Amino acid sequence: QILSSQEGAVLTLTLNRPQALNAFTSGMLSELRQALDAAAADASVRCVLITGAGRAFCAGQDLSDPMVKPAEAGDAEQTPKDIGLLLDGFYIPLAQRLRSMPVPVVAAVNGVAAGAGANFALGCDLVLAGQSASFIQAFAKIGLVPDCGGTWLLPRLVGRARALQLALLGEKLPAEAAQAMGLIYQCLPDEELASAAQALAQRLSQMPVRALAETRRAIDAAGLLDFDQALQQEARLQSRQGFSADYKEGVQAFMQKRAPKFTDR
Ligand code: LHQ
Repeated sequence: QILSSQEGAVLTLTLNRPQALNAFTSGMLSELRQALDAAAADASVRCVLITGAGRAFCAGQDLSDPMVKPAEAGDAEQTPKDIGLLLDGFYIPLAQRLRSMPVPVVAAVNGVAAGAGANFALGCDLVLAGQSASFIQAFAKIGLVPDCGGTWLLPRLVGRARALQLALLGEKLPAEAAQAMGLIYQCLPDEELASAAQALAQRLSQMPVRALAETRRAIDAAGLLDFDQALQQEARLQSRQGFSADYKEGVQAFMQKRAPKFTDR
């Protein structure tokens, strides 16, 4: 249910259940996490690109999965406990894995991204989307709350007012509007999406990826720090990066007026 292919140092993972708009099953969620674990451990991977097969990116949780069957009168009090198990066992580790990847992660949103599918895409570092793609915080429509990090991500991406607009109304937000709102990096003509995403991922893979991953971590962590603490965090990280092979190479390449060849990961 997850296709994997590598071009140079860019690993592409394709969500591949097109008949169900790539809706997440537990099997697919664990395959996806395993693929990200493997990418994180593989020194030949310097950027991950995630996209969907067919006309959708991902329709979120597969609502026909028995694990998410709504409780009925007479069910034991703790049902539907399976939703909790699904979050604890699958969605939370996946969102954490994505957020802590040692390399940059690009999403190429090729069609609708709904519910957990939208928030999984928005959890990637740079989000590109085709003009016909859209983002739907579908949770409210079925009596749920945003998950897969949505409550944390949305207000940080677009501010509280827009986060509430998206999460409470659950309306379909076209990719162009998502870009205008600052929810995603870039909306592109559909026919350019795949090649633009590949080019962006290739470009990132040639950058000092450890510094990029540390940058993501520092920006995320700084949300909880005051200004002085953020300065201290920067100084700590900068001192460490100052000892890196990539810093040495970057400065040497600049002085020698040549292209750098970064290797840290
Ligand atoms: C689907 C789905 C789907 C199964 C389309 N499941 N089959 C929730 C619960 C528990 C724990 C953890 O977390 C979560 C988080 C969540 O993600 S909640 C949100 C779940 N997702 C949704 O509520 C979205 C439901 N889907 C839709 O609203 C529409 O399908 C969208 C807007 C995504 C696309 O609309 P259309 O382009 O009009 O396509 P369609 O509705 O005709 O769907 C095509 C097929 O895909 C269809 O099957 P069929 O056999 O009739 O061709 C759908 O049933 C199936 N499908 N989403 N989530």
